[in-house]
Amino acid sequence: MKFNVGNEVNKWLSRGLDRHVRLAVTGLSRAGKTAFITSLVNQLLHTSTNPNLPLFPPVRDGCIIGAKRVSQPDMCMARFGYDEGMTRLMSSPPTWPEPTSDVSQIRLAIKYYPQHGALKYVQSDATLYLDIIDYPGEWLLDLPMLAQTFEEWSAQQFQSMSERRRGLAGEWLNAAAQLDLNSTADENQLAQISQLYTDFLHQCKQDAGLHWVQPGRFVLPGELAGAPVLQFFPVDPQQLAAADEASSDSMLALLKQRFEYYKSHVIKPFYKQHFVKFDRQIILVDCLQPLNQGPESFNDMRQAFNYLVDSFRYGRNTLLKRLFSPSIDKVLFAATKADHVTPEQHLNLISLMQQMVHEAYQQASFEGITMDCMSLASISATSPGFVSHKGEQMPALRGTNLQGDACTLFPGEVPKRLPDANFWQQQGFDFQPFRPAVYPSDEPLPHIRMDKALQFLLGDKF
Ligand SMILES: Nc1nc2c(ncn2[C@@H]2O[C@H](COP(=O)(O)OP(=O)(O)OP(=O)(O)O)[C@@H](O)[C@H]2O)c(=O)[nH]1
Ligand SMILES: [Mg+2]
Repeated sequence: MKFNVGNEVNKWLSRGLDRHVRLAVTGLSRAGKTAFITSLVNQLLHTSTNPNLPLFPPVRDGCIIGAKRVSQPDMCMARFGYDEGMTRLMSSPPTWPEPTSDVSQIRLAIKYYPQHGALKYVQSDATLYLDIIDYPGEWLLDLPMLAQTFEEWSAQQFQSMSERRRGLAGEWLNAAAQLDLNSTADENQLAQISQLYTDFLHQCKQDAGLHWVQPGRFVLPGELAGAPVLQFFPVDPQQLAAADEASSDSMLALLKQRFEYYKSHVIKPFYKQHFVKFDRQIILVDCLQPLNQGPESFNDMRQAFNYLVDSFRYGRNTLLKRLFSPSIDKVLFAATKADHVTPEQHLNLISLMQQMVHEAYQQASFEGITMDCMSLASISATSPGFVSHKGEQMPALRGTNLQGDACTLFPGEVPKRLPDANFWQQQGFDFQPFRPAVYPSDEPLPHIRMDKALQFLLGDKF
């Protein structure tokens, strides 16, 4: 039963019950955060005219009236480049939104007829404000540094130096080995060695497809490019042990000062500003690209991912909680870019992802946080179908490769479990990147399970 209590009262009531959700979209670099946010905004903007969200009941059942972009709360932050992203997707040939190089924000107002709580008895609409920020994935990996001393951070960096990394680090390691940590601080020498360290981090990412790269601002400095706070590097624990602690104007003292300054003036403010007050979190993982790049890249991605979820641990006495006390009640783990594999592989993709996140999952469940795991494609670039092979119908994908050629292919099987050494020897993966398809400008972007993700993240708020 609805009560007609008059327009003014309705308005007053509904305003009082307007709601806010702050959604943290988390993921390593290239996991698909910007594509996810772009699609989410696009899907919600289309709810009034042309919805394509059958698994999102508030839209399916007509409870959502419509959505629009409104002024964001933080006027010092850049606007999320939704229009720029859409322009790229709609251009000819279509291209993906650009990699993110700084923080930006978007606020959507979603008008709806309330289905829950007191408002459902009132003939009025209410508004749900949804705040999302986008930022470079690299910056997320800095959070664990907050709990480390310079010595601990250095030890960790050197312990995890694989053969491959050591091969890339030659110039930096040689230069750092010549450094006299007890000598009087020389800013120029530190700047030169820091540059070699930064080059090494870039090579880890670009040449070796590795994910775990710290500090994040070294590879994506934003407005800090060239600043002394980005001029330090880890020191070999043996060299550290031999160094004298006493002098406060030594090379070592300056390295430590910069490390601490980076923690307090770069990492902390980033988290404080953006991750304190989020309610819901989606953690996006691209399992496919690292499978393509081989065991080292895959294992490195897993390690980076573990550090990432470790720093988001949801318990009461965790780093994030102690420092920022976010109040999160739902977390969704999503394997992205599911349109790169044929539909019958989606279950394997989820199962692989479940294995990866298993520990974080257990921990969050223990804390009473509602969790789920799914696979999705924010912006589908392929269409599934079948091809005949030796008289049999085989699943296949149709899309356009990055060179612009139409192709039909079976990209391969996704392993159900974390691949072991045998598995890597027997099997190679070839998950091709695709160019975005040509999308009609008046229709929402095609997707896989964005509606299911929206239902998990927002469904109970309407
Ligand atoms: N086919 C397909 N490709 C996708 C999808 N989402 C992302 N991609 C691909 O993955 C790339 C990276 O996606 P982004 O959304 O830019 O990733 P990000 O997490 O924002 O990356 P950073 O900004 O570097 O942190 C895109 O350029 C696309 O090539 C998807 O749903 N389908
Ligand atoms: Mg991005």
